[in-house]
Amino acid sequence: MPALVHTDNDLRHDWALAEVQALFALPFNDLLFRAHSLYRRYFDPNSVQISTLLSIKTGACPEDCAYCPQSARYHTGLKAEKLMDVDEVVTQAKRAQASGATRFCMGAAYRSPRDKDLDRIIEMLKAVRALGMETCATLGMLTPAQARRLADAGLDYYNHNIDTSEEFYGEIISTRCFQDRLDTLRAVRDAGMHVCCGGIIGMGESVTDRAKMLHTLATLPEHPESVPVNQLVRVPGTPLAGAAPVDPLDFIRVIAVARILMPRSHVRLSAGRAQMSDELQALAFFAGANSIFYGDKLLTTENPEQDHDRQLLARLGMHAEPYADVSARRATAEAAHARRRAAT
Ligand code: SAM
Ligand code: DTB
Ligand code: SF4
Repeated sequence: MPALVHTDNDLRHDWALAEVQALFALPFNDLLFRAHSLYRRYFDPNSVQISTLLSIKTGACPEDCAYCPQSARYHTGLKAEKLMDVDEVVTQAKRAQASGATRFCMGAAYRSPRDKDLDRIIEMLKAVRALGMETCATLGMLTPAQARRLADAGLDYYNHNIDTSEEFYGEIISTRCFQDRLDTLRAVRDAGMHVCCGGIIGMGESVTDRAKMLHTLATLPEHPESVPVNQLVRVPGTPLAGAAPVDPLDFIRVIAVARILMPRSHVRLSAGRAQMSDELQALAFFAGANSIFYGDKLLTTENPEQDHDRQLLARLGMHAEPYADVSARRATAEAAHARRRAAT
């Protein structure tokens, strides 16, 4: 392994895979010290960005993602549901906002949305945005024209995960390829939206696969603003139901390496919190995680109860990211979007 390169320039897009692997190989305390020190340079370490998820179209998905309870191919007992009405989505968004969420993330079990579906989804995101919340959607693959429609309607974030390394991808999903994901990410970025992109730990991938996944994210022309690190939720009926549990310390390493590689991004301690102890979550926050999903449900699986999360944050002396940060982020994004539109 080469020695770690020390640089004053924290924000890099030229990471070598060997450097990422060397970070994973560091003694745990050295890695955490480095991640946490860097974290404090860019963020208030006691502030956490809070998003709430809603499944706006559930199940019956034609893709075969081996982790996913929403694939039509697996028998998980999930009831498929059509695209929700706008009013119902707004009701749920208001509830999330009243509980303290500043971003509302709408997820749909599509391979890719039809233009007709986007009409209603655009109504939803406009209505949620009018509440003052940031908006995020995860709808599968997008064409550049669809990405532009969503951006023009004011969608703040698009979530599209690469999930794992390019090499391991084929073991998990056969109905699309890694490059398809990168193409959509490119369309989202070109349209001027913030990118939310991360992956899943615990699918049987090696440490090298984890390093490669983070290397792919950290060497994109712009780092994703939001990097969700999901721990696999092992859903009975999916091919990965019996996957071996992740060593909790190895999970923390992923958070810490993500924090070092992408120091200005929000790293989300994403799915899998319901299966984690409070102490493990505290360690993840120390390692640099500064975003969570809040609310009793993720898309279809359970999340910690809100009261429990409230108490956990209080015990840690942590607080929800203030709306002022949201407004500042949106103002910067809107200015960039206006410049892009003027240039095309
Ligand atoms: N269908 C769209 C897509 O796949 O892009 C959007 C919804 S999909 C459910 C969003 C993400 O949820 C996936 O990319 C995956 O990273 C995550 N996910 C799904 N099932 C999961 C599970 N059982 N455990 C952890 N993360 C999961
Ligand atoms: C992400 O990275 N994780 C979220 C969100 N983006 C869409 C989804 C987690 C889903 C966990 C399984 C479920 O609840 O269905
Ligand atoms: Fe469909 Fe998304 Fe689930 Fe894959 S992860 S099966 S694309 S809903």
